[in-house]
Amino acid sequence: MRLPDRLLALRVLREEAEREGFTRFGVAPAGDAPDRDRFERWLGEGLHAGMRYLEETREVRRSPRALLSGARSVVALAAPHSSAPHDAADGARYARYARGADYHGTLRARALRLVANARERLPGSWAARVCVDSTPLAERAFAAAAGIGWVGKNGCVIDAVQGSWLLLAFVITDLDLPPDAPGAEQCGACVRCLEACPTGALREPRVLDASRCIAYWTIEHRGAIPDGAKALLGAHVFGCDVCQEVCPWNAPLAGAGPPAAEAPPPSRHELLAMGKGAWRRRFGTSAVNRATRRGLQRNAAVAAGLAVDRACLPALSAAARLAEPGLADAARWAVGRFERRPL
Ligand code: B12
Ligand code: SF4
Ligand code: SF4
Repeated sequence: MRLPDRLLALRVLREEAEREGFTRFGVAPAGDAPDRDRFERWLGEGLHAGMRYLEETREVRRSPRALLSGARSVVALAAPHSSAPHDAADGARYARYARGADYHGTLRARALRLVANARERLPGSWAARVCVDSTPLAERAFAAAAGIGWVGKNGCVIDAVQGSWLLLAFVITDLDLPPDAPGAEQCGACVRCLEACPTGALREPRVLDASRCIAYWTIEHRGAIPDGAKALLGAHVFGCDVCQEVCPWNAPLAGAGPPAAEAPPPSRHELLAMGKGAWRRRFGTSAVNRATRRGLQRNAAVAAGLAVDRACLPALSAAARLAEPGLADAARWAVGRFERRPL
């Protein structure tokens, strides 16, 4: 069967993307990942810390054609998330993107609807695959190549109008769509993110050492956090936005994005006391669920220890006796800090 005309296909996909609320749309050719050498160097230096899945999927990540045979175009889509701080009453810090429903589900559903609606308008046999985060696609590199924005020195894709409070979704397709020009770099001489990162994780522009990144320890790492890394966490219990908070491209957006119709997230003490049912109700459909209940309680224990938050002492003493290695280790460590600091 004939493939649809490429300009018509582009127009239809763009219109359907808009209809689904994506605020940025761009197309890159589905050739080799534009950053493959950088990525290989990054892995080679062990900067991925314990994220073994990045090593295991490195071959697939080299090209979208490994994800969809005959792929010719990568459609990059972006949607803003709330830019309002998402902190608990006691100052426990959560990444802003964690507010509301998990973007993996919501953006995926929107991108799948986009494809389904486009199919009705574009007859012919064409293939498409939707990717949101968990597929081994070099998302930031393709977003930049598709002109969505540029890769800032903090590693995030920045759009000159919408800043970096953006989440990305992709449609890989065998449609031959006209590509956009790549996004031009606009960081200039600014180095605010490199200076502001509280742990020195941005070892040079666009090169992140995950073993120093708070987002890595609080979201991705399973089990005990080594003592040397615990001190890096500060008040953060889920993810970290510091290198985006200081970015001048985000300054005009303070508080913008989808409305924040949600109760403040749980404090350290509330997290430590949270049972399975309460966790499911609060975080069952949230991006926070990725860190797991025990993982977030481990982070809360570390944050309580660092803040010497004595309200958490009974919960920490109980957690220290649990057969949950990461949490018990963090709880014992926190209690030890209280003991070294008499009232
Ligand atoms: C693993 C991962 C992490 C890891 C490692 C992050 C990292 N910097 O590598 C951890 C857990 C630390 C993490 C943290 C965060 N993540 Co994350 N993460 C991913 C994931 C799954 C893979 C990223 C990856 O391959 N990293 C390896 C590094 C080496 O590659 P990279 O980040 O893509 O960077 C490459 C490009 O920047 C490229 N590059 C650099 N300069 C240039 C210039 C040009 C011209 C080109 C073409 C390419 C290029 O070279 C780099 C090396 O290959 C992606 C989704 C995906 N499938 O890609 C989401 C993703 C990158 N994460 C995302 C988010 C939101 C975050 C956080 C902001 C969450 C938070 N608030 O805590 C932080 C930001 C930390 C930071 N400063 O990077 C978003 C980013 C959206 C955006 N606007 O950029 C993504 C795209 C998920 C999504 N679908 O929206 N993340
Ligand atoms: S997310 Fe936080 S710890 Fe990681 S690089 Fe950015 S500022 Fe540093
Ligand atoms: S803070 Fe400055 S250097 Fe860092 S990403 Fe933003 S503009 Fe670029």
